Amino acid sequence: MYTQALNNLEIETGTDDEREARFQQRVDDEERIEPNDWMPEGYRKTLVRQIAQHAHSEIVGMLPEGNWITRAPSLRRKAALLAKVQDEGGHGLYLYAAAETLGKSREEMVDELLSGKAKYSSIFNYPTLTWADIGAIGWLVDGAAIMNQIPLCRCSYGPYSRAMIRVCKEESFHQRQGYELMLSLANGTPEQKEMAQDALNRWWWPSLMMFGPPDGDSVHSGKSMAWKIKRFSNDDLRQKFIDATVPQAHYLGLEIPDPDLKFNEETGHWDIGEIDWTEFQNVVAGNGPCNRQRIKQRRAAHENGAWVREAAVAFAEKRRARKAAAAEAKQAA
Ligand code: FAQ
Repeated sequence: MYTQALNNLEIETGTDDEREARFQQRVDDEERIEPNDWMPEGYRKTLVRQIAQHAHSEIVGMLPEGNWITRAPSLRRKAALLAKVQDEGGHGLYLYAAAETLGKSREEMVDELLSGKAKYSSIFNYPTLTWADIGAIGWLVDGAAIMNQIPLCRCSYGPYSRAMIRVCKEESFHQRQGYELMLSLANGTPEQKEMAQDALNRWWWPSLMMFGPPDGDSVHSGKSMAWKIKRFSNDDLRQKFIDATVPQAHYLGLEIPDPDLKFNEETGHWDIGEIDWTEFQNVVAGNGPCNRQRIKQRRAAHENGAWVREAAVAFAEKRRARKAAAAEAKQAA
């Protein structure tokens, strides 16, 4: 504690270059950076961008699955899906709170999402056409999210890294419920197995795109890795996901929709065919199958929730006024 305070004190002095060198030393020494610590402006901006995008992804990510809550085939499935979607909402809230510690208000972040200025994960712009899509999302989308987010538990920024610990525990439950759902379908009737295969066909490539552009095109990776925000490159995480997921598909008796998929004896990894990066860029640019629908739904939810926000503010103000009046009366007595 005392050393930490001394470090902070030291970091406040000297030229910007000196402060930056000391900051980098702290990062290299695996110290966590906390909200009141000095940090380079680029570090702050990178974190706000990534954490806000991450928060938006969790909130928009509630929509494709929320679409199936009323149509879940059993009470058990409905309860699990309801809990999962609720968890995603909670993740969004922890993440907005983590970004707020860097000086950006939640209102500003939400406005940027609703105006279309902010990004969120490409994956949530694909439709959920059948019940099997719920299994595929849990298995693949949450699986990819875990692969990406476990290293974020060691992110150099304290509030983000701590939020990720709880998020990852919940994502792990989500992934298991998705895989178990796929297992039931894959071992069910021929129609159910076909439905599971169709969902895998549609979600496989978009899940690989979740990890972001190839390393050569990733503009932020270099800095983010030096600052230990990211611990692995986009391609490295994508490969880890592929290596973990291909055997899971085989266990389900399903086929990965990639004729070029091949185990490479030399590297010990699964090689895949070409990812359609034009599709990725189109989706990120706002032209995926559901981009417009997602933002429209979020705007409507925000507008419909205005009375709740107004009521909460009115209640807080009334309580503050009542407390102030009571304190004044006590003083006068
Ligand atoms: N979609 O230089 P890089 C979840 C953008 S949560 C859209 O490589 P970076 C839970 C990127 O922002 C899923 N845009 O960027 C769940 C940048 O644009 P900018 C979300 C993308 O930041 C499950 C540009 O491309 N997870 O699934 C995407 O170093 C089920 C250049 O890229 C996170 O957000 C994309 N896929 O690496 C919920 C995790 N990829 O900002 C419901 C935290 C890249 O310059 C149901 N985020 N871009 O305009 C990260 O780890 C990173 O931000 C990456 C991208 C890896 C996503």
